[in-house]
Formats: sequence, C-alpha cells, structure tokens
Amino acid sequence: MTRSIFFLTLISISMISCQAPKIQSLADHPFIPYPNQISATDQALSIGAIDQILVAEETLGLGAEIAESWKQLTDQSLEVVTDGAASFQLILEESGQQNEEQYQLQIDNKGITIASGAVVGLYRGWQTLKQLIELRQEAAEKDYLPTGTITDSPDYAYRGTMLDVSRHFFTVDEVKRYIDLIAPYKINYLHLHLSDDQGWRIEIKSWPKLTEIGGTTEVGGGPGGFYTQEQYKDLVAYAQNKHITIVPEIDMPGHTNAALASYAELNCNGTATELYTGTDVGFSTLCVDKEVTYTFVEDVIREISAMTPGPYFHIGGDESHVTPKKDFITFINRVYEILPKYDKIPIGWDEVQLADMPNPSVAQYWANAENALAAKKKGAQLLISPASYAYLDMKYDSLTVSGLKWAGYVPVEKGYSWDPVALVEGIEKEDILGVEAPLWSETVGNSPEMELLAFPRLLGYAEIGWTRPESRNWEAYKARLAQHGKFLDQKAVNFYKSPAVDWK
Ligand code: TNX
Repeated sequence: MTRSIFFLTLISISMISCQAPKIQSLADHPFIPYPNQISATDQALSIGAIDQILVAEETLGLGAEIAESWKQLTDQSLEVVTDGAASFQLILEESGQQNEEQYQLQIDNKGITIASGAVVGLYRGWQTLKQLIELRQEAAEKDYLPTGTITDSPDYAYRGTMLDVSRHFFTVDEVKRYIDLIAPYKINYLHLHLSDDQGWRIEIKSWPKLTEIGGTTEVGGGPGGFYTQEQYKDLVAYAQNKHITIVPEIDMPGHTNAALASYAELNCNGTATELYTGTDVGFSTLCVDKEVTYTFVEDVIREISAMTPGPYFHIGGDESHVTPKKDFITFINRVYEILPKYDKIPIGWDEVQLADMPNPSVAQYWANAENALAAKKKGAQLLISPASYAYLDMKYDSLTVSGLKWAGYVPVEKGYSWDPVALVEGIEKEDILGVEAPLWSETVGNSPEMELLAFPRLLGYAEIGWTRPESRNWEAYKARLAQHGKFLDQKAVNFYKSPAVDWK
C-alpha cells in the first residue's frame, strides 16, 4: 500500500515536471504598473486547462468580457458558469476590505482565482492577468502561465489624466480610444476640460447658444464641435464600463470667452464678446456682480451633474487674471454653495484656495506650492499635477513638434522619476488624493499628436499613482517600459520612441 502510494506520487511528480516547463517567474514579468506584492511559486499552469470561468450575479458582465478577450488572446473558449468548481474563478468577497480596488490574483498549477471585495477590484486583477498573458505572447512557452500570488492595491485613490477638448475638439470616438488605451494601466479618472475661451463642448439644454455659438470654434479656426447630452452620457457609460470615472470641468470665472460670446447678459457691459481662436489665457471673466451669472452656473452644474455619476465636479478657477481678487473669492464661494445641492465634491485648480475651501473639496496643484499648502491648511485634499513633471503637453525635448515648454521639457525619465509626497515640503501622503496628468490642447490638433505626447509618459504616471515608491525606480521601469512598446504598436498608438528606452 505504502509502496503504491510512493510510486503513484513519483509518477505524478514526474508527470507534472515533464508536462510543465520551467518558465519565467511571475515576479520577473514587466508589469506596468508594477504590482505591490508578488510571491512567485515558480511552477507553470497550462492555459489549456482553463475551460470555465465561475462568476456571480454581479460579475456576469465582467465574466463575459473576460471570456471574449480570452478567446482573442489564447484562441481558446472559456465558458461562463455560475456554479460548480471552475478552473478560473472570480470571487467577490464579503470582507470589509478597506480599498475596493484591492485584489488578489492567484495562479497555481490547477487554475486561477481573482478575489476582491468589489467588482472594480476584480476588474483591476483581470487587467493584471490580461497583461501577463499579453507579455507572454512571444515567450517560447506562451501556452503556460507562471504560478504565484499577486496581492495588490493602489497607492493613491485617484489616478487620472485630463483631456482638453476645448482648445481643440476631440470626437466621442477619439475619447473612447483614449479610454481604451488608459484602462489597461489602471487609470481610474478621466477629467474632461469641457469649456474654455476657444470652445464650449457640452450641450446645456437651458442655455442652447453655448454650443450653437460657443461650440463652433477652436484654436486655429477649425470647426470645433461639442458633445450632445446623449453623447456625453454614452462616454460616461463607456468609461464606467472600464471602471474609469469621468470628471467634468467647467472652467470659471476666467477661461469663459466661449460662453461670453454666446450670451451677452453674462458680460458686465451686456455686450457679447467675439469668438476667440488664439492661445492667450487670462483675458475673460464672467460678471461676478450679476445674479444671472449664478443662474447660469447653477443650470450648467445641474444639467451636467445629472449626467455624471462620479463624485467630482471640476470648477476650474485658474488664471482669472481679469477678475479682481475679491470678486474671484465671492464667485468661487458662491459656486461652492451650489455644488452640494447636486451632490458633487468640488475640484479646482490651486488658485481656488483663495476662497473658503469646503470640506470635502480638492485643490489641483499645478504650479504654485504656496497655493497647495494654503489649500491643505483650509482642509482641502490635493490632486498632484505639477506642470514641470506631469503636464502631458510639455514637449519631450527641443525636437518635439507639438506641445509647449513653459514648464520645461519633460523627457520620459523626468516624467517618471518623481514622488508626489516629495514635491512640496509640508504636503504629506495623507493630504494627497492622487495624481493627474493633464493634456492641454492649444498645440494638439488631432489624435496622433495627442498620442505622441501622452504615450509613453502616461504609463509612468499610472505607475506613480498605483505602485508604492519603494518599488519604483527608473532603471527597472525603463526595462519594463521597453516591452510595452510592442503593445502600443499593436494598438497602432503613435507613441514617442524615446531614445532613452531600448524598445523591444
Ligand atoms: C496653464 S494649467 C493653464 C492652461 C493652459 C496650460 C498649457 C492651468 C490650470 N491653466 O490654461 O492650457 O497652462 O500648458
């Protein structure tokens, strides 16, 4: 008896070892963002053994999405089942996990489980697994996955990017493609800069001329454009499906020429301005003394908030150079009174600290450290977007065609090698909501130009937001980034092939 158990064990050990090849360890795969904890067990799982995925009611949609990608990635079908012992399981735990994006991905030589307390965590875990499969596409043993456990959660709750669709308009399809490109890197907020001097981009039913007039221009005299409310809702839902939350921005009281050109009554002198297609900033202001201004602001906030399930509404507040300081404060405080009625938490560029920061509120640090500190003292959380490190519209170097350089060049290494906590003395980890990389579009007229500035730098911002500082360093990141060039190529992304990276 003991003898036969001994032989059976021997046979099965030899079967496992001759079936499963020795493959690259789970910890050595070039993930971006790099997971916070990987414990590799250095065996191999045959992808062919994965034939069913077990889901719950809440994860039917995710299960279907995984099954569809699975077919494309591995050429094998994955049956979605709701009971039984499947070789791939999505486990929605009931634990009171503090962070809903936290997940555990476990691969052993029998199967795969992804567990999390929330669907969003399962989705993040799936992004990691999907990246692992993609990273192995050219491996000799691409039909096997390395075993081990990844236990992961983000360093910051808000990991975002911003698109300025006002200076140049980007269509719904262009924004959707951007969403497709950022989702695999676990970016979870997309801030849309929906209004500025050069264009108003969102239909407001109670103020239709905003788009009828204000939506018809853009920098350089092109045709502009705007999103109907149906299109905006479609974008919000598309992003939500990839667990990305849209943050709408209506920039006020400055950066408002498109609105001032659409409605004469919003101007202090009662005369509509001319439409504007240049690139100056800081010359326009809403009329702070007129009550109609606040009717307008509240109508806009109400209509947009009704279509925006996310918690934040961005009120701009930057570069209001022609609004007297006391008027600016009066105005921002009035806007702060409006937002809670529509259940939105305000975000404003760091100048908003001049007003009384409500609790909760967020100040977006972009240039002025004193503003950031003052906002913190008033109880605001901080969103970190330092222009000299995180502005996607800064050129890489003197050869970059589109883009600006007022905050200096931002080569790929500089864009990666900084820490949100180390930027401003007195700003600590707990003051920081997260990191955002804005892409302003004065000089960016089409998607290829946009992609060239955003990629590959955006992958670095995604990692700064997700991965703890002790696991981040340029040399290791650069080697991992090199492997991601081929995915960007596969998706036909017009990314910048920085000579600092040894692209594969
Ligand atoms: C500053 S950043 C601005 C924008 C410009 C950007 C160009 C900020 C809050 N305001 O109006 O588009 O620089 O880099």
